[in-house]
Amino acid sequence: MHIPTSENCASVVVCSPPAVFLSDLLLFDKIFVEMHVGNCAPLLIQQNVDGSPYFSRSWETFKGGFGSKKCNYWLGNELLHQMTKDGQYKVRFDLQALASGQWYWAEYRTFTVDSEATKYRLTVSGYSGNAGEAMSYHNGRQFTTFDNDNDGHATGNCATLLGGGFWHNDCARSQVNSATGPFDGPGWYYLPQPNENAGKLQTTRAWLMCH
Ligand SMILES: [Ca+2]
Repeated sequence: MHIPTSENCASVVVCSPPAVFLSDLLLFDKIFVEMHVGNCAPLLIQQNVDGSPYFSRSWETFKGGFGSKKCNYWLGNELLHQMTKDGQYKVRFDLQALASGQWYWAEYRTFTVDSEATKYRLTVSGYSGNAGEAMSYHNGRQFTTFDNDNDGHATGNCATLLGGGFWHNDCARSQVNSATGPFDGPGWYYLPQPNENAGKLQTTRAWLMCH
């Protein structure tokens, strides 16, 4: 897959079409310029280009989405739910290591986000890639933000502890939204070692991909 630079984030790869795609987008009155009738292009759902506390946002903000595809970005939990509820998409993380600048990837064949009533519970499984398997730790978890703690940490709020909302457990192996914590920024626990400085990341992207 072509990995766009941050100046070229709208680059896409075309694959087979799912019928639900455009109708769900229109339902939410969102315009994605890379979507075309009859095609399915990978859809950017997350991007972290600077490791800042940009993802330290409220429940309502994560629900609706924020940022820009040319910078830090979150598609939005409600749209993630609407688009993934039928199980038509896989997810791919593209991860640039801070130490080497090398890109790694992790893909999950199953990726669904349940409704807000379940606190946007995540189902993720079926790993392939070379980044290491970090997301199973988050499988089955609900979303947590600094103002809505649904994580597996009995005494703390992982969104506060790590500086970013996510499907935190106790707390995270995938820290693509983090600004603080063990990586002092975004990180991925299982990058190849010892070369990659324990998994610190420079840039992260996640995509919804057609099966
Ligand atoms: Ca907690």
